[in-house]
Amino acid sequence: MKERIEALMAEIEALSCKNEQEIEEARVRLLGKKGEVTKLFEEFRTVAPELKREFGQKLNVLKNTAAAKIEELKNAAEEAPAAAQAAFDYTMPGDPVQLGSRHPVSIAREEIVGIFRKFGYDVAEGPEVEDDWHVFEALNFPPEHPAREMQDTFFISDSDNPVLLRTHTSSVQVRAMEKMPLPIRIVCPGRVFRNEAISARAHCIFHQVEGLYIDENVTFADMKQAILLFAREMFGAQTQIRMRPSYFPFTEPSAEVDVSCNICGGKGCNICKGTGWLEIMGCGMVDPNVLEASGIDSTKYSGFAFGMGVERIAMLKWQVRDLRNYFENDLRFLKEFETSL
Ligand code: 2U9
Repeated sequence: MKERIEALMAEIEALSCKNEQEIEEARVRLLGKKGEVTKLFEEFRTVAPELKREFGQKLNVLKNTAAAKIEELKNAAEEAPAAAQAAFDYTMPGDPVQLGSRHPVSIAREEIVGIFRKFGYDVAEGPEVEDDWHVFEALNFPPEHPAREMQDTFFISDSDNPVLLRTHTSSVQVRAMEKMPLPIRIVCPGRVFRNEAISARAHCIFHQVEGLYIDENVTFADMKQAILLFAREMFGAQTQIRMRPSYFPFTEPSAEVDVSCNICGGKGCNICKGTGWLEIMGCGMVDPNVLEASGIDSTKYSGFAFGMGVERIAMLKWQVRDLRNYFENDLRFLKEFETSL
């Protein structure tokens, strides 16, 4: 036992470690539950009584030396980073940092919003987590109305007054109607959520820009002109629009808006599937029920509203065929938009 104590003492005195991990390994090897020093203490029980005093002292010195050495190594390791920093050569060239770029959905959203701002619209935003009133009830979707099934909703709570993720940014316009003075002229960009299967043409999260204009004597003709001017700013001065009758609970009458295909100039190609037209948005005159629900006198005021999907507008503008590209953040895709910064 004497030789083993002496050999271990020599080993401890010569101990050197490069980092904190090595120090911890040395501590476990010497002083851990199954460590060398601990083992010697166990063997000490079998030592003859007349030798116990001598070996007991030696073992205590060994244990204290090991603990002190580990402490000394730890203190040295803590000071090491400062020493390493002092040796760092700041004149070395740095690693190149890749510059990011605007996401195509952001570019499209900013362009859409920018056009309407130029027309005098304000920008309004609101919460993504909403209640039933602002997403459905105030927009003329009564309970059990089949129109609610048009939009599969993510519910967060299941109570009588459920909390849900907004399926459209129309809830922002409802909040504006409740608190803003008239006339109102706003665009509402934002993220919306629908419980839909993900495919090349649909995603459960996407972005909308919706617009609302309420004043006295606002007509369908005003809406048509605003949308035509928007389409020409967005897709080029030669762009034509057409409107097809449609249905939304919150507008009456309602329409779908198509623009002449900017690829073939309306002649028919594979982008417009030979029709010469591309659907860009929906619109309509705000239903009197919707005005009244937010406390606006529908005999005095009228208004128009429109809504578009930003991903869809960006797909049409840049001929992106698969919506999923927008969400995967593949640099080969994103880099194509770098010049649009
Ligand atoms: C209020 C009153 C009326 C907003 C409107 C549309 C027509 C529409 C869709 C286009 C593609 C949504 O992203 S999409 O799936 N939107 O067709 N949205 S009118 O009407 C409103 C909004 C708020 C108070």
